[in-house]
Amino acid sequence: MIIGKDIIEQHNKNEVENFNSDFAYLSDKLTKSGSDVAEIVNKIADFQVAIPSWALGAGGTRFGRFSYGGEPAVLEQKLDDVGLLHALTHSAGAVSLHIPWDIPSDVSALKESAASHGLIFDAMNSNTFQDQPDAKHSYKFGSLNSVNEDSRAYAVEHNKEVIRIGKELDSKSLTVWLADGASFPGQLNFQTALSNTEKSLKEIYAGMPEDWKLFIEYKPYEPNFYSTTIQDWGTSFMLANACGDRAFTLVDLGHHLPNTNIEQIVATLMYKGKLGGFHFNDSKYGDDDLTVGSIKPYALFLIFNELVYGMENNKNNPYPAWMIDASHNIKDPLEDLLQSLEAILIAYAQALLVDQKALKEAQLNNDVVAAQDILQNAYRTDVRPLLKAARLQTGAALDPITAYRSLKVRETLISERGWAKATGL
Ligand code: PSV
Ligand code: MN
Repeated sequence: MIIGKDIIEQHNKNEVENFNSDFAYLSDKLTKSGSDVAEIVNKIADFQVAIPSWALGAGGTRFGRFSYGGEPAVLEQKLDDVGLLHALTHSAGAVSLHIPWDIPSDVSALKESAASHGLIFDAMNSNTFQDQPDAKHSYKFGSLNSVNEDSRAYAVEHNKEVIRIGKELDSKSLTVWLADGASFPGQLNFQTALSNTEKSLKEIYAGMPEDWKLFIEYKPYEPNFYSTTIQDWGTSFMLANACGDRAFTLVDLGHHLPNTNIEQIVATLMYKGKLGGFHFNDSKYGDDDLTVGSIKPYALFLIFNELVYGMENNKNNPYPAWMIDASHNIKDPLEDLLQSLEAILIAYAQALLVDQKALKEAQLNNDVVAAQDILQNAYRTDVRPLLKAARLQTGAALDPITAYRSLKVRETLISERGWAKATGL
């Protein structure tokens, strides 16, 4: 299924009147308070978030998985799904592949298909947390941290293979997330595990082309429940520094213990020029992989406030690679991703409204009340007309979920693909 611009234009006609009056009201209000509305709308229109190939089908838990009709069965169909999201929103202009789930059989056909949807290939993801059916060595007791030299070398070689595939697709970065750790005390020597991991990452880093970046994720627990070798941002940061200038920490919102001050982590990493990538999701308890903004939208706003500040002030930090890393157990995956994209852009737009000059002044005067008011004024602004303005400007749908439903996207995908199961998480 392909959604052409003309279909979207037609669909927007029903909503444009309401949009015009909402936008006029907000734009007038913001202009009076000193915001450059056109600039904000352009920034929202430019913001692109990569969709991971593994989020397009129904996810599952260790207790079960409930299939969803019309799921993409092959890589080409995954790209088509991202193409649909991009057509509806114009903010999902990239896809992130996971190897070996997404090994392309015909690279040039795949590149052509991506280009036809207006997509680029963002960070490539390696997988050393599962043994494949033809595996020569096991990752059961670790991969890059392994005490078993064969498993370690095998995992390094796998990452180099992912780089080779990514190069063909014009990707420019590799994300490494490790399940490596220990389930029980005494199982691992922490120092040996860390030093093996550092050695392996350095080998992978050395195998990257000059214009590539390495993103290192961290996570405090799961699947190992006693210790994770790269447990926190500090460990990731230390490893990125050991690798070199093109290695960075990647923050995944779900990879923190409850109540961690993630916005402060963001600020610290950007200050040091080491925030390379970002995975969006939301959670109540742990790595729940819920729809972005569904549980803690204010925390997301505070994080974006630091991201916006960092993008403005930390020129030593590269522009971060944005990706949604969520799982869809009961919602239609595409609708869930549309909701996530909306939540990301809402938080971004609200952060763009923060009066940075006034905030700095309040901070210099230790005016705590004013500082809170400045942040909350921005957070409590209904910025949705700004998102709609950006979408109208780029030929996307004013209301993507309404368009998705009235264009009967899921029904069409089911009739085209049937009940085939997606591969991935
Ligand atoms: C596991 O926690 C995880 O969600 C990581 O964040 C990776 O980015 C993703 O899976 C895919 O491997
Ligand atoms: Mn992640």
